[in-house]
Amino acid sequence: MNLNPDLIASHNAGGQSQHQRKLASWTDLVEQAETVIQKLVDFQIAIPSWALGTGGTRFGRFPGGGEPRSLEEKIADVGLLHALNRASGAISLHIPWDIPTDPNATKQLAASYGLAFDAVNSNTFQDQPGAPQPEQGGGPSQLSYKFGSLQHVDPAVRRQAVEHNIEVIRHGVALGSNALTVWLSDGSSFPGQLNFRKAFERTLDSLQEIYAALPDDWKVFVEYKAFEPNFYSMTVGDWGSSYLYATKLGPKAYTLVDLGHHLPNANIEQIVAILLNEGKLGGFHFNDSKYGDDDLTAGSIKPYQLFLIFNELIDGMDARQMNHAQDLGWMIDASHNVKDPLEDLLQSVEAIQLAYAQALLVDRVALDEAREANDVVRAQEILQDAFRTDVRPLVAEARLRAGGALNPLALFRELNVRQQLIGERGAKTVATGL
Ligand code: RM4
Ligand code: MN
Ligand code: MN
Repeated sequence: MNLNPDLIASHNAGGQSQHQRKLASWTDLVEQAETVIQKLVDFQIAIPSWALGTGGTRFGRFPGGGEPRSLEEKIADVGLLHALNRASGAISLHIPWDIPTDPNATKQLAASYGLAFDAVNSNTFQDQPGAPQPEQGGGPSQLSYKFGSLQHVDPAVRRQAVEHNIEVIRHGVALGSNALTVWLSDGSSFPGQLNFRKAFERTLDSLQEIYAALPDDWKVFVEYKAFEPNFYSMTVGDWGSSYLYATKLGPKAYTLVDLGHHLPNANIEQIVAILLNEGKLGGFHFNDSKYGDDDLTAGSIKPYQLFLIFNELIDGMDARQMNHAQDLGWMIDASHNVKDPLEDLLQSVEAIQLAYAQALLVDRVALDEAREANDVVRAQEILQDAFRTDVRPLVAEARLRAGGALNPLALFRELNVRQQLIGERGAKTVATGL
């Protein structure tokens, strides 16, 4: 579904005077406000192709209707989000859930919505019925990932998993992507099941083969996760092991931080600071969680944590003279069990923008002085002063200037987008993905 720009314009006209009133409090701070607005305009967050439909839990799935039935419809959904917020200018694909059959056409379609392709994701956590086997030149796959993929005891399974990743790189190249994200479910569920050393070495060998297939200007992101689907050990279980793999692989390999992939109460902002300082932070999967890999809306449970992460990101990126918008992969990885996926994604993008904007307001000179003077109270005040600032008018202003809607979520509802999608696609469609 294409959004008529006139509808955005009339929505914006309706909210203009109220918006100007809210923005007025920033007029004394024009310089600071302008810097934040411009950075927000530049900052784009990639939408995961696997999260445009209703997710589910082990117990049930309650579809909402109008889900995208094809890659083209997924791109259209992300195009719609981007038209509304002008901050979702990229899509991250998961292969084989989304195999582009005609990459040029797919690329053109995405470009028509102003979308680029962010990191491509491989999938060796499920067996693919009918996936061709490299040695046999086609036919149903006999090789299973039940006991792992890149770590598997059987070299033929490892080969299949390596080939799959190389295939994903090929798809990514055809679409103009420049990064591969590898998330492995490999691990063990019971003590004794696995030789940890061998699992590590085999995984490293396999990753080295994948790394060798990366084009010059590509990166590989090694994503870690503490538990699930394996519950005793995960072969890439924490940032330390991801960092080890990334370091041993070479300069094109980086660690990817998914906010839901830590043990409870982990200090993610500290992890981020250290990885950035080592030049090994590659990117993010944003989501939020209360307990585990809950894949909830970014900022819905721990907004202060999200702010603290951005505070470290800005500090570390500025210290390394990195470009905030370009030099790390910014992606959402969420699942929507009770919300409309598109509404949920609009909320996530806004929460990320708010945290970023608040962190841009931190008085870094004063913070540094407070730290050097061991003034704990002042340091806390400085951070919380920024966190408690209402930056919603700045985020809205950035959207306006970029051609988006003042209030994307309100417009989405005013236009009955979901009803229209159900009309176009039907009430019982199922999107591939989570
Ligand atoms: C995993 C992980 C990966 C994602 C899959 C679908 O838990 O977060 O990034 O690709 O789920
Ligand atoms: Mn993830
Ligand atoms: Mn996850």
